[in-house]
Amino acid sequence: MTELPGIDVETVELRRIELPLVTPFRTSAGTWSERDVLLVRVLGDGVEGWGECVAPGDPSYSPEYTAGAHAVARDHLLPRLFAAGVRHAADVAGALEGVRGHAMAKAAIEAAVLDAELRAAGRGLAEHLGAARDRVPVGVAVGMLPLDELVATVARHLDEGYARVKVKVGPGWDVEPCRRLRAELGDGFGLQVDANGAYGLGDLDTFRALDDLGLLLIEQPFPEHRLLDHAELATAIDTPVCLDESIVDQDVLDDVLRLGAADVVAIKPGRVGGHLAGRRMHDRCVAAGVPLWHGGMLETGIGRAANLALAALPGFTLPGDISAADRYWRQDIVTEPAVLEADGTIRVPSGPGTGVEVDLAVLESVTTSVELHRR
Ligand code: NPG
Repeated sequence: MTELPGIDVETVELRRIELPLVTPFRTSAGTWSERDVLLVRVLGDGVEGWGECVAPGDPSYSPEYTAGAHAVARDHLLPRLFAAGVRHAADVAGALEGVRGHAMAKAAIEAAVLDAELRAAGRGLAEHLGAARDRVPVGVAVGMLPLDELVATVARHLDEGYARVKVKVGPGWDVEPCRRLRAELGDGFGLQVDANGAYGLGDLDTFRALDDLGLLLIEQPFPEHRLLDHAELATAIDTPVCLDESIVDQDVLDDVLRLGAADVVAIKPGRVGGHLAGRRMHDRCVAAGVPLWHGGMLETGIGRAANLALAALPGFTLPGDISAADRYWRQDIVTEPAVLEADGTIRVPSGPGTGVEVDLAVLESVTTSVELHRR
């Protein structure tokens, strides 16, 4: 990554929007019917940049949630950003490190500064991060649904051209839905499951039964702090074990790699504090020979564009949870929402910054609050 000239951060807007999902999304951690999203807009030197905070509306999935992220950004993060006189996205994490945790709120601020800084320099995010391609293979995540509806939904997504499907599982809802999918739709498609930490080592029989179904991987079988249990599971079953929620920063990633607690790693920039940290962790996994894929948190077009840029790095060899906008939204808030190509890929936006433009008319129509903070 080359150095950028930087920008004078004059104003930061914190904006909340409420966007209804096309269909409710049910996981073992909760059900979402709409996204209450915090957006960060940085203005300075005649340009603006946008960042999206991925924190969900309630704290059932992660300790961070939208209203909490909003409060910490307003009361603790922005005052530190202004006091430090930050001009570069690369300096945001350091300026905010006096606040513990709150990776998702910090990541959104960094993303907005990075977008603005890149736009000021006329440079694209994908190229800046070291992207190796201009399209990325993508998958789709399907929430828990009644069996017939699950099979029909997965069949529809395969017809649409998605490169793989991920289904949510939890105790009592695991082997049967996967067997049914294989029985009705065959074993010619990539299928992976996501447990969102709902199991324990006592559930080995369930994982052994899943071993027969040719899954690409099982994501986050145990709670996030159970690294040793994941290492034990990884040696006990054939299905690759993937860690997602556990991978919160570089130190934990190092421990995971040393312990052999994951065969595959999922990166979500929001969870690890930003796309710049995500890029460093990508490099670390590549050096360790561990494959990656890019997670998703039901992002709007703003967050999705930035995710596509990171997912274009060479270590992201498995399809990511970065589906087309119409999988989530009736109307996205960017002028050119992500579309699925016939070959199961999505084009990485080119152009300065994230490469997408916010549709201000749509944005206004879904905005629930706006605050301006000046240096
Ligand atoms: O396509 O963006 C997507 C959704 C992928 O399943 C997905 N995300 O547990 O990883 C997850 C889950 C999630 C969504 C988590 C929203 C938190 C919020």
